[in-house]
Amino acid sequence: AKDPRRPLVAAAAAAEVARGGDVHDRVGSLSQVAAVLGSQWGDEGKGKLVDILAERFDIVARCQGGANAGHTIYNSEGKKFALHLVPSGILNEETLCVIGNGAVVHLPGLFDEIDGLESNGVSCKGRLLVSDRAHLLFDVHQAVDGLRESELANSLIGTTKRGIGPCYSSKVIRNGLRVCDLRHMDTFGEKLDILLRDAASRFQGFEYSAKMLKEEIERYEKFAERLEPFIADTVHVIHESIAQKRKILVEGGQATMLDIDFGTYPFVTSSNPSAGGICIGLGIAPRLLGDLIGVVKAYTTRVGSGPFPTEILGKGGDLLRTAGMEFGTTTGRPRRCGWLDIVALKYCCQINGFSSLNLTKLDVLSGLPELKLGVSYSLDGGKKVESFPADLHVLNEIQVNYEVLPGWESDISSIRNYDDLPEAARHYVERIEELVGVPIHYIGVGPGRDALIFK
Ligand code: 2SA
Ligand code: GDP
Ligand code: MG
Repeated sequence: AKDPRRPLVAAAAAAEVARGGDVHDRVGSLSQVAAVLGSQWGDEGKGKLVDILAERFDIVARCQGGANAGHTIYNSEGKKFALHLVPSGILNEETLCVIGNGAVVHLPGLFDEIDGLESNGVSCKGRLLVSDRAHLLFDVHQAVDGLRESELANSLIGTTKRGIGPCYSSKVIRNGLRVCDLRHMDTFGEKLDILLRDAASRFQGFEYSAKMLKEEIERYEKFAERLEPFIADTVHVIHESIAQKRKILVEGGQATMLDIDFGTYPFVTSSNPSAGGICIGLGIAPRLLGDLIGVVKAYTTRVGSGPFPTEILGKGGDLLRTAGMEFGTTTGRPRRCGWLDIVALKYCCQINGFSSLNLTKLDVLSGLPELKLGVSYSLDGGKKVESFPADLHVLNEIQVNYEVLPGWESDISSIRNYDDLPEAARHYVERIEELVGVPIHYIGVGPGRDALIFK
């Protein structure tokens, strides 16, 4: 049922009225626990959708990743926000934001982000909770991230250097420190010492001294005090909220093709951005999951190294990069650009069981004479590849078979009704739906909050 306290953004409200009611209410009718997940290699525009949907949810929660994520949002006044670890629900005053146990938290970075939001009029106090089970990401993890990358030399992953991999390594190897450890400063130093010594014994480039440890402990004593009001047993908070019929929206960082298990390993991040990560990273049982919305860019981008079958090299890629302003939200790195990869998208739809898709940045394709969809892969000699290959050797050899569709000339960024889109644009949308077998319920036609078509 609709919640009258929470008016939708103008565009969504108008679309609801135009559609004549509840059946087509793409927002109000979402399940009690829903999620927005990336279905390519990240930067599909998840943050924007979460910000819009947050109006109808009580809680927005992050379940994995850390400040490697970069979610760009424009509020109703057109002011730009770049969020990293803080969930994109924070711009909605009534939304409680949760950083779950599956996320990794760099406290200096988190406080900078909070300060930045507060100085722009967005209050975080009392509206942001950090799981006591989440792992702490230290400066040492960031240093090790850089050192590991330099060791890889020619085969580097192209990480964001935010320390993500090393922090998850500490978690798995079990010498990591968690948020709840901040409540025991008497033993915190000993644990940190083990972590720092480990890094120093492995990497010559990492210098370590007793002075360093002392300074780090002093720093963390202050951080512990500042973080205290934000710390919570978020598993308990989430389950209490579920019992009280509150609605929870999970915001994915990165995307399935960067998933440590399902992505193009080793060119992946170190967490599970796919649907399974929700259960692990928040303590929500699988049967409680409802609507899972996959966000898919109308073309493909990837930042960092690794296979990218539909990549467009040269001028064509440059054109998309400029038109789509494809530069990393966290690092500013230029994103590699290419055609929409239906094989990879189908694979993501299978893994996540998406109930619907949000096709974003359709506006960026305006003016291109023709558009290509990578519909299948084959090997030399024409042998069809049936599913997305695990093996990078195979991925490097495959040929992509394209379907060519007509483009459209006109600027579509001010269109708000699906039927007003040029025929070629509708054809493009509907062909994608047909090929992947999942309905597209939302279409992005610009970066702004209202630049969304409800289909
Ligand atoms: P990491 O830092 O260990 O997670 O890097 C491993 C790989 O995961 C990729 N990755 C990303 N890809 C796209 N967007 C991400 N967030 C930022 C953004 C990226 C940026 O929103 O633009 O600013 O550069 C993100 N985070 C991780 C990364 O490129 C590696 O390929
Ligand atoms: P996320 O990591 O998935 O949240 O995506 P990012 O914020 O890193 O990158 C998406 C970029 O595209 C941001 O700059 C958004 O403002 C922008 N964006 C999102 N949706 C649209 C859209 O439909 N059209 C256009 N032109 N830009 C969009
Ligand atoms: Mg991003």
